[in-house]
Amino acid sequence: MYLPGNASRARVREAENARRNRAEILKAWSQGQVSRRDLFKMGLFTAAGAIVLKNGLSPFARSAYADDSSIPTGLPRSPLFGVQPFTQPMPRFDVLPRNPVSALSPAPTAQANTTRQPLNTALEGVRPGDTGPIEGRPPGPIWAHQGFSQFSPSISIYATTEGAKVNSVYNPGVASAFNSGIVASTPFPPRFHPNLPDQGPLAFWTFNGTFPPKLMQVRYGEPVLFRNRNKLPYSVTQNGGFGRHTTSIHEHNGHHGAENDGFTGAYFFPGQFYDYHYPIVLAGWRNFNAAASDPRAGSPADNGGINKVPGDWHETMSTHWFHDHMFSFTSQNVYKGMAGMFNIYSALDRGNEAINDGVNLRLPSGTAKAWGNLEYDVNLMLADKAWDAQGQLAFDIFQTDGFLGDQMTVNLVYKPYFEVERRKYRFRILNGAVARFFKISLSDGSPMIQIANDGNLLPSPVVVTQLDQQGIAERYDVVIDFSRYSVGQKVWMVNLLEHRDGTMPEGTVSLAQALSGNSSDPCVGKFLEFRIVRNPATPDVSQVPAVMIPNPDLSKIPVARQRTFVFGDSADQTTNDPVTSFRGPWGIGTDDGHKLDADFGRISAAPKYGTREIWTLQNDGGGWDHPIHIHFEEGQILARNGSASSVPAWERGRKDVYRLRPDGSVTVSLQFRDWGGMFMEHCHNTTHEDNAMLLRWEIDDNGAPFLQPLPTPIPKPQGVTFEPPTEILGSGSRS
Ligand SMILES: [Cu+2]
Repeated sequence: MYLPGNASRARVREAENARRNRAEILKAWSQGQVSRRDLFKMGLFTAAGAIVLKNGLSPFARSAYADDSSIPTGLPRSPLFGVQPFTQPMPRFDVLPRNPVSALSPAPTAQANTTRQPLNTALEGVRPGDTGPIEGRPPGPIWAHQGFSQFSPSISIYATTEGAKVNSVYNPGVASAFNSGIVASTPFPPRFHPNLPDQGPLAFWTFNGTFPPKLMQVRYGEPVLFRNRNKLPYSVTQNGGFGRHTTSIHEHNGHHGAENDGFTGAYFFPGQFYDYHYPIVLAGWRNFNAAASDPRAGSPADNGGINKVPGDWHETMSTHWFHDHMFSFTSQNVYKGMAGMFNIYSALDRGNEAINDGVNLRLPSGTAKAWGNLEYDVNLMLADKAWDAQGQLAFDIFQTDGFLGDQMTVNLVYKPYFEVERRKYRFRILNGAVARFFKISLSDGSPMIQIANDGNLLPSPVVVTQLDQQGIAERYDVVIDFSRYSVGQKVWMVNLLEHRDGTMPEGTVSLAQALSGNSSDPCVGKFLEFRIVRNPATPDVSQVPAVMIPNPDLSKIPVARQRTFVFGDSADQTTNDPVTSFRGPWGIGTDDGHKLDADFGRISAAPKYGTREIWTLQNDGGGWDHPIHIHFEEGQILARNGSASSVPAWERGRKDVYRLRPDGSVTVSLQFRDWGGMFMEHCHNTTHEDNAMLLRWEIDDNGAPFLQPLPTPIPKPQGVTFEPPTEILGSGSRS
C-alpha cells in the first residue's frame, strides 16, 4: 500500500493529493461536522463500507502515473529527514508514581462524585451558565465501585490525558545503566527520534501528555484507585485532524467491576475526571480459597514475604496494558498515544529473581527491591506509525480494512537500540498497533523462551526460534539469554510478517528475506537492536522453571450454556440511536448468525452470574483475520477449528485475545463471577472495532443494585443520563 522508495515524483504527488483529500474528510468527521451516515450519502463509502475507488481519493484506485495500469495510487511514505535506524537508545517505560490515597483531592467516592462545576462553552452542546459533574462516571448505585469498602484503595495513581509536551519527571524505575545511558533527569521531548520534529499537542495525545509510554506497577491484594483527568482540548475541532477528545480508559484484561472497565459508552469529557477502582483480586475470590490459606495465592510483601489473598492462584495474571476505548474512535485515540502497560506482581511472579521460598518463580527481573524490579524485566510496546511531510503523526480512517503505518516504533520511538548485559532478560512484548500483526524472530535465528501469553504465565515455557503471529493487543512475554553472545556483539529483533493491507497478514517471509530489506512492506525487517555491552555485575540467579502456572481445573464446573459468535463483513444495523449505534462494514452475529453493527445500547448476551459457558468465535471469511477480545474473564482455548489438538503449546494457558485465523474458529471456556455490569466483546483490529465489530454483554442478575436489563449510559457534559436498551437479542435475555 505504501509507495516504493523509488516511486516517481508524479506518483508521490498523486498519492499526497489523495491523502490530503482523505484527511480533509477524516477531519470533518472526527470533528463532528459530518456523520458517518453523511459520508455514505455523499457516496464516499461503498455499501460494503470501503472508500470508493476514486482516483485522487483512494489509495487503491488505479494510479494515473504508474506504467502498469493495475498499480494502485498507494500512500506516500513517511519522511525520515535523513534519520538512520538504531541511532537512538530505547527509552524504558515511564513508571507512574504510587501515591497514598490521601494525595487525591477530592477524595474518591463509591458512587460518582456529582459535585457541579461551570462548563467550558467550547464543549459541544454547552450554553453559557451550564454546569456539569466533576466526575464523568455514570451516577448512582449501578455504577458505584463494587466492593469499595471491602477492597478500599490502599494506593492511588494519577494521570491526565493531554496533548504532547516535554517530560520533566521521567521515571524509568532503573538507573541510567539499565536504560541505555538515558539520563532520566534530562527533559524528554515528545518525538520519534532526536532528529525528527517534536510532535505537537494536537498531533499526539498521551497519558500525562508525555513520552515515553506509562507503566503502572501494581500487586495482588493492594487495591488501586486510578484517577484519570481528561485535559484534552475542550473544542472537538482541536484534534489535529483525527482523534476524539472524549475518552474511556480500559485496563485490558482487568478482573474488575464493569464500572472500572472503560466501557465504550461510559466516556467522559475534557474538564472531568473518572475514578477507576482496581481491586486487583484473584478470580474466584468469593468462594475459592476464601480463607486465603494457600501461599501461592498471594501478594509480594515489602519485606520479601507473601501476604496471602483469597482466590485461585491458577488465575494469577501478570502483563496487562491500558488504553482508550472511546466508542468508534478507539483506533484514532490509541494510535494518537493513549496506551500504557500494567504489570501485576504476585507471590508467583514477584519481580525479584533471588527470593527462594518455593513459591516465587524467580523470573528475570532484578534483586534490589522485594518486588517489582525492572532491571531485567523490560516492557516493549510495538506500533507502526506514519507521519506527514512536516513529521507530524498522520492517520487515514478510510482504510476500513485496517490502518497500517510504514514506520516501526518501539516504546514510541523509531527503531531504537537497547543495551543489555550477558544474561537472561524478560521482555513483555505488546502489539500496540491499530491493524498490524507481527511475527518476531532474532536476527541470528537463535531461540527465545515464551513464558506468557496475554496476561498469563503458561503452564510450561515453550522454546521457539520464531514467535507465533501476534495480533493487536496480544502480549507475548519472552526470555532471551544474552549470555551466549560476547561483549560488543549485536543482535536484532526482526519482524517476518508482511502486510499488503489491514485485512490480515499476507504471509511470513524467511529470516534471510526479512534481513535483505527487499520486502514491499516497509515494516518487515529489523526493528530493535540489542547491543551486548557488559557482563552482569553479579551472577544471573534468575530461572525459567519447567512448570509455571497450570490451568485451573474446570472439570467439576458444569457448562450452563454454549453460544456462537460469527465475525464478518456485510453486517447491517437494526437500531437508529444517534449516540449508541454505529454503522460500518463489520459486525458480529449472535443467535442465528445475522451479523449486526455495533450498538452499545444493545444487549447481545447475558450469562448468568456464577456460571461457566463455552463460547465459539467463528470467522466467516477466508480473506480476513480478527483478534477477538472478550473483556473481564480469562478464557481457556478448548479447540481451534473444533480440534483440541490444533491448539499450539503457547496457547494452552489462559488468554484474553483470540486470533480466529482465516475461516477459523476458536472455542473458549469462560466463567462469569465475582463482579457484575456491562462488558464488551470486539475485534481488536481497532479499525474493525470502530467500524463496527463490537457488542455488549452483561452480568445483570447478581442482585441489587443491578437491574435486568441494565440501562444504557448516555454521557453529556451536563451529566450522564440513562435510557433503556435499544434492543435485547434472544441470547441477551434470560428466558
Ligand atoms: Cu477484525
